[in-house]
Amino acid sequence: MSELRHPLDPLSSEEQIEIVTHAREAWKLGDHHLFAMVQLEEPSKAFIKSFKQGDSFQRYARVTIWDRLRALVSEGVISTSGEVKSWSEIPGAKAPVLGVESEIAIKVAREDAGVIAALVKRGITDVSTVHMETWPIGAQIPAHLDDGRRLIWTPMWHQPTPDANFYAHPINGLHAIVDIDAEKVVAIEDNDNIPIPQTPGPYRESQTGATVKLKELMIHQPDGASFTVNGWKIDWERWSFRIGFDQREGLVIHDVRFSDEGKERTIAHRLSIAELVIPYGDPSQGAYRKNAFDTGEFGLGNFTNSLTLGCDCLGEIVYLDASVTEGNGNVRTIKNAICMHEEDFGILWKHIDVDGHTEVRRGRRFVASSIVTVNNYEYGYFWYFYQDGSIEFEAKLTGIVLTLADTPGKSHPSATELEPGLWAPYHQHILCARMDIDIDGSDNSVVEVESFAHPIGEKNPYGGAYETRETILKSEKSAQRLIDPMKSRFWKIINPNKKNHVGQSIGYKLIPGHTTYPLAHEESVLGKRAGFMYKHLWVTPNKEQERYPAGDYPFQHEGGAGLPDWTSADRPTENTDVVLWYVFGTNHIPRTEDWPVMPVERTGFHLKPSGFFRRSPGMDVAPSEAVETTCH
Ligand SMILES: [Cu+2]
Repeated sequence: MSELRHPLDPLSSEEQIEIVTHAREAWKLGDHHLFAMVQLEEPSKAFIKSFKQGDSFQRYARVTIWDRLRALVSEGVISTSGEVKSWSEIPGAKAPVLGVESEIAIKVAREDAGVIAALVKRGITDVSTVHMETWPIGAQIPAHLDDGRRLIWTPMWHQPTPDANFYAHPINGLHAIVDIDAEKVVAIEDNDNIPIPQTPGPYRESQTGATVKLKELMIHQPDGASFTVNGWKIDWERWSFRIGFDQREGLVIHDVRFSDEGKERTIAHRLSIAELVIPYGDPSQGAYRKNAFDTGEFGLGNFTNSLTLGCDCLGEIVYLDASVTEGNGNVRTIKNAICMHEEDFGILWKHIDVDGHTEVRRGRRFVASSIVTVNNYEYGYFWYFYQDGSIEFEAKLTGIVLTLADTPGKSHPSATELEPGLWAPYHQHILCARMDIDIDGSDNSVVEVESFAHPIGEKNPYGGAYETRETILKSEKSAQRLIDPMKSRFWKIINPNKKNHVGQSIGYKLIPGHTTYPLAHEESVLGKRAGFMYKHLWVTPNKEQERYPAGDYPFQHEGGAGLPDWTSADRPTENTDVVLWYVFGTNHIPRTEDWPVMPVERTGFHLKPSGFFRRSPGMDVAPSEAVETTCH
């Protein structure tokens, strides 16, 4: 092991190749066994805490195998040298859709006589001009196919020319249902004869002209970037943390620390987005099943973009590559998967004294980001670190809205008409962050803070007084909470064992940003499958095996797994190692201006120090050089 190697480093391509080879040998895998997921089996927190750079260590992977013949998921943990730690079958579980399976499903759907005939009926004689996507069917399965088999559902669009935006031309009401393991179309849903909308949706430069130009803007750092990258460890300003990458979750942040007046203090052990689900709110045939769990049913990391300097990222950039194992065991490396850079972020603070003396500091932030493309949508995951000790997560949503066809001008209450006959169904994007926060140590509590006013009277003589009320969320059930802007509600993760200079528990506050609440009924099929959506905050005692809020295997799962299941035990969550699950997102009522490619929409949250530092860490930031003088 190289000196720089760390137990939390993502599995390299070389390691994944070793894992695949050893797994095949150890578990006697044949061609009918697909590698559904190869993830770093992260060492325990205790191991990480005692680890010193240079210590030798074994590297383990958690390998999920889909046996196509037995329709069975198995999970094993194996080292890069072939030592098997565990191997077990998970009856009833189904693996996420794999790329190789999507290819099979599209091939058989394209060759199916029933599909071809249905396309001819719509005037399409060349099946190669049809774009098909492979969507998980969810748990809304036609009764005659609901026998546990593994199914993919294929929405279709027409692409009249090779560079046309096919989302402008949905083939409405036609879907093939493919039994992936049997490699055949087992049903065709052909229940609409709405004409294919014909207005194109051009967005390529060659099609739009894209003539609006501004003068060049250069981000110039003549002395280089202010951060150092050592393997996967980043040091920037007073922050240090590690970048991680997971095939299921994509970008991960580990071991976040801040150097407070020379003393390194821990803030978080692991931060990730553990699920992303998109409930569609249109009952029409083409939309009601589109409730993909992009993390759990697809493996979000698989879809990570290779980023381009000057386009995706601007300035002094450092990129990290990531590798994923595909279903057939091939290891694919994604160049420039993670982008890291600094951004100017306006003023950090400013004050002009009565004597005219001015102090102002420009703020800068460090950004670690990656972008995925899952079918029509792009999701950017951006983690920001600020000079005032705060952290922000922002999801950037862009790409193309899903489309369906309906009669031009018709009342279609759950969709927006973008062009005559082209409709974009209402939907939500719901994300769930899994945050193993460690405020100066692992034993933490979570406190809800609300602002309130006493009635006008003795405690509130002028009517303008208000106070805050703090409630410790002592157990899992009491810790299932919703946002409440009317009460300025937020949550504070405190270390009840460490007091600050004024005797208060040190902490960080979780501040909700723009968000939404699910519209799907809780007892609906999707509501049960994504039960985690119905609370904005969940707190659980930290268990390494509790990783995904909708359970380990949401594909065709009928629901109830994950957070709703674990928390039914109502385990204590006070002064212990806790995990916060923060659910947030956006309710997307498409606009005509979201077409043909949607400008970035944002949703996220902040983690801000609250009683953690004695004073603002921003005070120590030096003034920047002004164009003509120093900035003060
Ligand atoms: Cu959307």
